[in-house]
Amino acid sequence: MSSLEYDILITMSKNDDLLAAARNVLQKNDKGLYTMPAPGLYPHQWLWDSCFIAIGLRHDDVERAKMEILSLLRGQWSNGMLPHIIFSKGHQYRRDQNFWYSKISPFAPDGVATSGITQPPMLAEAIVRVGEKMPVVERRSWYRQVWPGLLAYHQWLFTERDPHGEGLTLQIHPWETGLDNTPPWMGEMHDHLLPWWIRALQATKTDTVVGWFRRDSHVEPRGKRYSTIDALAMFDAQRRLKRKAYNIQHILDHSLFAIEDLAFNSIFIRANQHLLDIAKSTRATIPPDLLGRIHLSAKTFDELWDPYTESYYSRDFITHRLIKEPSVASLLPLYAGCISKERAALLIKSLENEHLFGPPYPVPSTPVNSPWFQPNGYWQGPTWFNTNWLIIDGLKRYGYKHHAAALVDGMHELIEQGGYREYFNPINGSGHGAHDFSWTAALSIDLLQSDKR
Ligand code: 2M8
Repeated sequence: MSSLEYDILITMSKNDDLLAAARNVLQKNDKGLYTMPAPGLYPHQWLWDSCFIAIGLRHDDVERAKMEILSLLRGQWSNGMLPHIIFSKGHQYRRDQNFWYSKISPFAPDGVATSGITQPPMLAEAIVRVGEKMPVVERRSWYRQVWPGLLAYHQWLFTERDPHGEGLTLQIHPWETGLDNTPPWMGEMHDHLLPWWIRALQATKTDTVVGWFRRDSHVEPRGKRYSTIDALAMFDAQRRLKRKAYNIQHILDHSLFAIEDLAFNSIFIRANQHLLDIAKSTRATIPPDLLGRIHLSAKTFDELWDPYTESYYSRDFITHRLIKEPSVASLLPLYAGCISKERAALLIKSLENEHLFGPPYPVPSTPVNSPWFQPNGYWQGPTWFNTNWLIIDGLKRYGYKHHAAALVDGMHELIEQGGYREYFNPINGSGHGAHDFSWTAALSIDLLQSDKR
């Protein structure tokens, strides 16, 4: 056997081991109808987690992948919103359910307890990826089955979250971005939005005492995920939404957060493309006003570009001020797919730069030269599999196959060394956060299986 053949064999058996371990994680986290993100810390169903999980599950069990998506739709509100969490049933989860108390809204479904906000709209992508695994006729009936829910969700995003019909959707809580403590949102929060009582805790340093009671402290040392001040501020913002019964008009009257988030809108642009493709393949009609909105959103997206720093940013919904704080979202316009090749090339330069998004391991959640950067700091530095998966997909569509392959290799290295952790240190590759994290496992399966083609 030549040394090349030997290398290939070793890689194949390594990949088989990684695949077996990833499948094992998904089986362990399988709660029947859906897969929880991780044991202990995340026992419920999360919206974008389940979408990424379905993308992995489709390789081994299409029916189970379909179920992962259909179980998201059981939580859909009658106004079309897909909530970011659907709570597990059971007495032990009462506290979590009551924290949101979705019943307070007339739109919440009966018999299913959910949160009152949404998460990045990955549903259309998951539907299409699962559909890819079916013969055409079956795929069309799958599309028809999920169409009403998908269409209602996009319509809700366009109406409720773009109330002025400007083309971008707004988000009302950092959790809606999925990138919880990402610098652009935390910067806004610290500069303008901290309530007086949290500022008082901060000034008197009593936040340390409050921190002792944090539930996430068994996963990482206290304050390593996010600071107690940030956690309190997020809970406070959530309580304000609940007080307004999740009614968007009331929320926007005195909104704390109203940001047109770059990551969310990049994903939405791509999701709308999938919506159009699904409609085409099933000959479904898209209401003309929605079609107009879809075209407008790709145009308005351009307003998020800042020619001086040559980067895209989130912006304030009211003032339209760009929030010029870079994060991994800066690269997600590649995934959106609506930007010019010239702009894509500029973004890719930052991916090649070791001081920005090109440290030794794949793309960090905050550029390395940012004052916010902490290599183990939750969404303020670590490498996450889902955002890397989105970037890889964008790179491939813009023709940067080698860049995409390098990221895939780096991600394989991370799981070989650290297992299926929630996130990884982009400088030394160490694994952090929850163990047996479902989307890390699912997206590894997807990358390992797609490699074979
Ligand atoms: C994290 O978010 C939740 C709140 O939704 C949390 O901090 O408890 C984020 O990483 C989010 O993107 C993810 O969907 C969720 C579950 O994995 O955890």
